[in-house]
Amino acid sequence: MEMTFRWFGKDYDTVTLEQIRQIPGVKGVITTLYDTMPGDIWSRERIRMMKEEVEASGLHVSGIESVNVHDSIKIGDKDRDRYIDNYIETLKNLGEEDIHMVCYNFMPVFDWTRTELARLRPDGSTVMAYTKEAVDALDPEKMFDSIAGDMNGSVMPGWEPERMERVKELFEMYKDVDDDKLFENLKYFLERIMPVCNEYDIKMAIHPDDPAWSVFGLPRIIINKENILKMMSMVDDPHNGVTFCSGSYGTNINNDLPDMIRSLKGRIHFAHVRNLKFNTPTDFEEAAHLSEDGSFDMYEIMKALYDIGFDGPIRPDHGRMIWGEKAMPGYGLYDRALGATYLNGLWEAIVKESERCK
Ligand SMILES: [Mn+2]
Repeated sequence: MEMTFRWFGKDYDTVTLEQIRQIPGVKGVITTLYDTMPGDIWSRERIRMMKEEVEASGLHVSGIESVNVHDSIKIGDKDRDRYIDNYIETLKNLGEEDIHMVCYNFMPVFDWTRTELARLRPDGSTVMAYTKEAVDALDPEKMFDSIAGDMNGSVMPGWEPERMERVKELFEMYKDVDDDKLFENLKYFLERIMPVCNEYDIKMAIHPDDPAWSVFGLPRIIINKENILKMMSMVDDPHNGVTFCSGSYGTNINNDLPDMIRSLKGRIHFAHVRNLKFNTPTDFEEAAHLSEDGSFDMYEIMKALYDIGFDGPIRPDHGRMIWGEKAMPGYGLYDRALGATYLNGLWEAIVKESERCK
């Protein structure tokens, strides 16, 4: 595996490339062109400039998170082929610039959902949290308002103001899309992009839906082992793979994370590894990465990744806000750096122990 760190670009991130470079063991960043809209073609020039900026700081681009998929493609409306053509062009340009891993998601309307962006924990840190009852009682438009007030001045991926303005319209557009239809539209998209992925060896890594169940009556499909294996066999090409995100699949306590990892051997192209602490089965908060701070056994997750021969980029995921830092919720420097170091420590121990036992 290669330890990496997500970076939103210098105009959007409070964390600098110089800071990332000083985190032990981190040599790659996962980045994006944050000012592009879903459906835009990413030009080779912009991609090259992004790469050069990262490389000038002594790091390299390990992959893209994300190239977002236009709603027309998810809905399967009359404009989808045009937007898929644009997507293919972007993939080709990334391939020409020697970038070979692309994370994306297929979630309708909301990229991810939390009910609190700064829940106070007993140690004074704050974390993002989710209470199912609060979402069930809430109007989706109000969700946008409550999230918008608490972003520390940042624009969060999936919660861009342009989308908030269109939320009613988006719900209307998805009204005839159920789980089966969404699966079909995903299959159509993947079948069209696989040739360019094969030509340029681009590994597509779908991010799971977060939380891993339906919110506001919208369809959600990338939520459990059964569905993800269905997706893998539906387009049975090694370039059709997944981002294994422990914090997203883990929102459903019935998902056995190490077992899911083992079932996806050869198809995990990117990993987000973080911990959650469940207070009840429907109320969770994002914990420190350390096993004892949350509900997951992080050793077992890393061991499963090791056992399947995972060799892609991995990154710490949402961190707590600690030490007075002001940053995009989940994306401060300090707690994610602690997370990277902890995951590297687990990995070193697993590798050495395994070699000793040979
Ligand atoms: Mn994730």
